[in-house]
Amino acid sequence: MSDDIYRDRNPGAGGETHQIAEGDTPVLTTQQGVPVADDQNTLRVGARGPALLEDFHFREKIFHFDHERIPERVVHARGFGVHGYFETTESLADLTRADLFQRAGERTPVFVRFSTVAGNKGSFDLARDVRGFAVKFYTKEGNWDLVGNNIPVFFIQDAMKFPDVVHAAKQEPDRGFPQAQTAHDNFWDFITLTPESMHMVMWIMSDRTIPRSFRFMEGFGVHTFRFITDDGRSTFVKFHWKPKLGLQSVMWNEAVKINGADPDFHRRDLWDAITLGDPPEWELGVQVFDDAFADSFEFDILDSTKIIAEELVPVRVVGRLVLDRVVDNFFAETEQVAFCTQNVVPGIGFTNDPLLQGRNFSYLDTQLKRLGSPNFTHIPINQPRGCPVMNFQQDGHMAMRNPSGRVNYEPNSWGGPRESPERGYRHFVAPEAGDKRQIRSETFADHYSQARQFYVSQTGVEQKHIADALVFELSKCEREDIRARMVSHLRNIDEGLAARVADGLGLAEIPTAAPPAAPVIQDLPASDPLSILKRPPPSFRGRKVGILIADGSDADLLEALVDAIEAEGAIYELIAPKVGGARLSDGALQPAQQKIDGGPSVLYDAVAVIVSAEGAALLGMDKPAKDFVSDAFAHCKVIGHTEAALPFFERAGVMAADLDSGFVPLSGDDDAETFVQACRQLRVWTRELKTDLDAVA
Ligand code: HDE
Repeated sequence: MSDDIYRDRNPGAGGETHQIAEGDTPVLTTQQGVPVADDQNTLRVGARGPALLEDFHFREKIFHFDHERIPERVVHARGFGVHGYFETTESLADLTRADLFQRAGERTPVFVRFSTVAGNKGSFDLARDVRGFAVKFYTKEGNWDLVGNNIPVFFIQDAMKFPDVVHAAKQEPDRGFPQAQTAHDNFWDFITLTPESMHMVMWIMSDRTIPRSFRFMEGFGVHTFRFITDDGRSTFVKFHWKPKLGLQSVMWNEAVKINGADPDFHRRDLWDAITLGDPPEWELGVQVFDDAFADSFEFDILDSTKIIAEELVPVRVVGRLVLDRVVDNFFAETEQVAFCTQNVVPGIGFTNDPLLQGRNFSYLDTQLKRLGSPNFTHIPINQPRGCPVMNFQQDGHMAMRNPSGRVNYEPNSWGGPRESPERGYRHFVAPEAGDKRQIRSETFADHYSQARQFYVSQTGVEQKHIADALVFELSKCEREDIRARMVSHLRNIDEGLAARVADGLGLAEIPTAAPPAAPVIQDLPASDPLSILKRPPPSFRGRKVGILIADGSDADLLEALVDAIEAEGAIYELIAPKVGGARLSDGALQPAQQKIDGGPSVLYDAVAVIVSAEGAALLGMDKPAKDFVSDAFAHCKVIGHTEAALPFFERAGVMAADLDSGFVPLSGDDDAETFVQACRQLRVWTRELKTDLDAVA
């Protein structure tokens, strides 16, 4: 049988049913530009014979495929990047010579990559984890990378311990699991032997580590940096990103389910917000302070396990970040972007924070491993924009920027770029003296006071979630001594919390408190900005409603609901027994975005169940539909519903006695507005006390 005969008889095997270039259609080529005649079959001897080495197209194609992967990041492997701009809203010319902060109204392009820390690249978005918040500013005087997190403190004080904390958090080395979670012995073993992590532990056990999406979380530069003026004056600065939509997190039981229903929940959320035309926005705030404040502060400003409360040094808003463009290619941009803390611009400088100093080594080093060449700055996403790059560095793997001409050294008699003491980056002139030794400053010794401050700053609901998270994670530790050791630290933070966790773990007795290295300050004042719930968002804007419909759903009600949701600046998705849609009361077929099995209520901020009696009877048989309601109830969501939905709710285990203020009856147009108003509270927290054994106990 000849090749031609085979193709003709086998659609998809290169025959006429396959796309073959015609007219203006571009022709497929090899990497060398040679047009390809057959991309379906390898060159072989006879129809059933061996393949030939001579088939250069096949070999090149497979060779390239074999080398598609680059090493994933050793931490922050799972990330999602988008483009946008930073707009200076207030000139900081009095504090820094950084060009991007000189002129109010000026915009600087940025690329931002959000990430989780511990999970591998293919892990799920809603792991309980810190989120990376890394911003590359393409300024007119070079790239500035503010490589931050969504939590303002860190686990450790000295970069020397970074490999240890990361090893302990990631999969255990013998078994290669668990993936993307700290709920295992090794993590808690390390943590409980490292009291400096206690403040961070409070943050990671709070709802901050299960954010509703990247759009609803803060970002922090963590370290104290320096602003430097033209004449060499310096002030200290800490950077804060504040989301315009407010802060919001999910519940833990919800996070666990979201990871199954949509492992890409956070990236999809950001993608959708941008592509649907609602670009998220943050304010950039700075806390600026001088040596006098640093000297009077109870803690060391070089210690990354400490914050400076906003009540002590207010956050001054100086700009806004708008993320309005998704990437064209995930690999080229999100994967290949290389952040380096050492990427600073004139006017921004480092302090002696030992964590920051270690990071300055690590980031450059890791990019060489990951991107394979010192020329990673030639990759478009890493190239400075709006300013020239001119130096005599040359060659190396994959060099893309190759100067012409004879000179490649400086000084020279030919010409070319020269250093400029006036325009160039000048390091802050800091007097330094001391013995050369491996030592930690005594001023870093207090590990519990701010952990306590964080805890007492939370609402009761948030404190319960911290206790629940600790109980959950420690219950996954096999070694009881590790569980007890954690409780011994909690006793230095809050006795009530320690007792609650000990009880939740079923510990036989409360262990003695761990001896603190420095006395614990008991009365640091509560600080509202540390809480999520004390600062509710102004509206339901940017959130998403899941509307469950079935055959017979009221068409007018649906329209009123959609209008009210859109008027609030929120979005919605329709969920139905079949994705093709449901036939509404007016006879029209209304397509859905989700089949009920794929659209559980955990994917939405609030839900509306607008079913007829006929629809209610049908859904009452369906487990995913019943989960839709019982989960929305247990997750304290606002639930709009028709009268006819109530029998279905009962079949889902939500009884008449459960109908609290979060249930909004929907019958006419006005009710749609009432529903949206109710949605603004986001959660009906009082309900949690009824649906959670730990709360009841
Ligand atoms: Fe990182 N960190 N880190 N880190 N980090 C990396 O760099 C490191 C730390 C942060 O989206 C790595 O390109 C050390 C604090 C983010 O591409 C690596 C120490 C904060 C990202 C590295 C820290 C961060 C990273 C891995 C202790 C918050 C993702 C891949 C001294 C302020 C950036 C890479 C992206 C990534 C080292 C601690 C934030 C290995 C040694 C504190 C957001 O270089």
